[in-house]
Amino acid sequence: MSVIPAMLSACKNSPFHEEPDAGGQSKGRASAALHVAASATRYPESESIMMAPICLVENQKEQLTVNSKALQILDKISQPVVVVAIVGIYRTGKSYLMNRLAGKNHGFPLGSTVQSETKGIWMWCMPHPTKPNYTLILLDTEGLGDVEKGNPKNDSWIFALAVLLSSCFVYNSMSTINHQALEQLHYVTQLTQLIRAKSCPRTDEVEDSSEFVSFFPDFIWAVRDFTLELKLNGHPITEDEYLENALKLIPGKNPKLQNSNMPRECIRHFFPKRKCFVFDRPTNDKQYLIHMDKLPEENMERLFLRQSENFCSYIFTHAKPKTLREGIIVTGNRLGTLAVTYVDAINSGGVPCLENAVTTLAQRENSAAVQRAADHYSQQMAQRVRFPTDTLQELLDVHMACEREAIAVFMEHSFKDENQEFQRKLVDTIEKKKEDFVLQNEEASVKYCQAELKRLSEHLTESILRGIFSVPGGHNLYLEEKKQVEQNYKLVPCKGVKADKVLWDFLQSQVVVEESILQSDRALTAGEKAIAAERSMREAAEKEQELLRQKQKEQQQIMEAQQRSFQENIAQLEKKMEKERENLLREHERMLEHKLKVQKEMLIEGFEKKSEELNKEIHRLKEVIESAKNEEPSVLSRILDTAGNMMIVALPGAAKLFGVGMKCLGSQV
Ligand SMILES: Nc1nc2c(ncn2[C@@H]2O[C@H](COP(=O)(O)OP(=O)(O)OP(=O)(O)O)[C@@H](O)[C@H]2O)c(=O)[nH]1
Ligand SMILES: [Mg+2]
Repeated sequence: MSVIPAMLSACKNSPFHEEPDAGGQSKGRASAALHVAASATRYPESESIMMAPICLVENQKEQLTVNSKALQILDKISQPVVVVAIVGIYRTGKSYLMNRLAGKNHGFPLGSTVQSETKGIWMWCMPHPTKPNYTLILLDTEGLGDVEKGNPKNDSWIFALAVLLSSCFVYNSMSTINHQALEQLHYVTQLTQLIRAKSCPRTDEVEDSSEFVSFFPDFIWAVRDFTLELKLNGHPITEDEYLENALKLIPGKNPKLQNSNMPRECIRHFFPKRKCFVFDRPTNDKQYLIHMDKLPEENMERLFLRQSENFCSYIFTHAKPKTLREGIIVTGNRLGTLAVTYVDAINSGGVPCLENAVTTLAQRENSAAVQRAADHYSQQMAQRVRFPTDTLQELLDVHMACEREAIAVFMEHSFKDENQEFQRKLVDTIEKKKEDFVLQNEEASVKYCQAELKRLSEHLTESILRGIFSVPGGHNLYLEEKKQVEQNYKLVPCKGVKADKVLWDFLQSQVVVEESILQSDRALTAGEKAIAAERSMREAAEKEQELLRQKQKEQQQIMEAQQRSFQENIAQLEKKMEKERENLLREHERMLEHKLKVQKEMLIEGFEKKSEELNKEIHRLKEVIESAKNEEPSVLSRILDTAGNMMIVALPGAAKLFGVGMKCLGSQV
């Protein structure tokens, strides 16, 4: 079933249905509310944000700037985004087509005169009509080739930015895909000078642009006012076949042909996924044609309506979410950062570079990922721990569970964490937080135990003050009462980790009193007193030993917890690195597949030399893939070992002493 009828049926309830547009006009065209229809409650994020488009990249006096208001809007969008950009010669109905995608008659302003209308890059964010939890972002761009413009370089930047920011790139042109249309698309041939994949391109001669295919958007050619029959050599062909046929290289030395071959080649090299849509003239009424925004749907050509429905439906279903290399997902706020990074690069006379943009994103987001993970740890600990815990191990078990989750949160939200710089920060932060929890746990135990002991020893203290034990046989009486206090104390539940220490302190505080009671007890001989004193000292020494053993046990437990924390960090890091490696491998395999396809096609089309030219790239890709596949496990373990060393350095205090042991554990993971 087409997505459009399904959405139409739901559109009545859409809050967008009768909303005023940018120009203040209120319209509710039947097919208008397509994208918002089913989403009123599901996508509050972008829905509440944009009733009309806003300028994202301003282009004034040929100076590009990113609009801070647009950035604020993007900043609030944490959903992944599907970004559709439209680019093409000025005055060719681009803004109108974007409005159709938005399901509106008005939005991106249309111009009816010969002067170009849209300036810079405009943006409209809305809930994705068919992908829950995704935001659809439409980018309408300034028309290319306006003779009134002074500097054509500006057009090239708009073109390059649209490629860099979108996941679906619509090239819009009029009437047919002929030489002229292809010559007009010369911007695509400049991309190699305007975009860099790597910050330091390789020194071998394989061009940086060979990597474009791994992060470029899908390509759609929209042919407007198309009045021809889709037939080739007497046989009907599809729109896609029409495009592919038009992209075939034309043999011959004629410079004009050669010129139009260049964009053909570039499109085939850079955009593996291509699609074509032809559109009839929307109406034959010239007056309406000039003011398409005022043309009622019922007066439009049926064929045009069907074609634009197909186009919208294809985009809603197939336009992919925006990703950077190695599967890094672009959210609204990341798109804002990308726009700023690219425009900054252009303004500083440089070239927008994907790798640099990813680094900028990573710097910004990895520290947020540390914060998010640390917050998760604190929240979960606060929720799950009741102070004081019975044993230290009990606290450490909860700590380990919370830490595992926190590391997972970090892994999910971080990327390109070079040298585990941010993971180490997390290790350090959690370690400090854990120490704090251990301390809190001890304090709670001390407080509770002291209160309980005070309560239980009240009678004993009073008896001492009242001289009850200053009688013959008083020492025995005192010992019995003290023993009773100890026994009662033992029965108190949930005393926590400091139970014995608090009792020990109490007993120590009794030593002087006990000694004086013993010495003043006239019922005892000097020998008996000496025996009693010795017994008391022996008992105290035993208790002290016991306390020491307990402390050592706790230290051992803390160390084991650190070892496990270290193992957990390494294990999750290894999993992530393995996944990243697989992503990279898949990306390279896709690149290779595409290059081989282009090479084969060139050969079939009789362009042997061009086919051979691809050998170098293909060879390099094969090498990269082979070496990634055959990568020894030792390489990963070496990386993990280095990461392990770094993390040990990040661990505070005692853990460092056990670093060597922990490192060995790391290599066992
Ligand atoms: N012939 C024809 N005219 C159209 C079509 N769509 C829109 N128009 C008209 O073409 C004129 C320009 O439309 P826009 O959508 O503003 O074109 P644009 O490509 O965005 O123009 P710039 O922003 O100046 O580059 C308006 O008068 C529209 O009414 C179409 O499919 N065919
Ligand atoms: Mg426009």
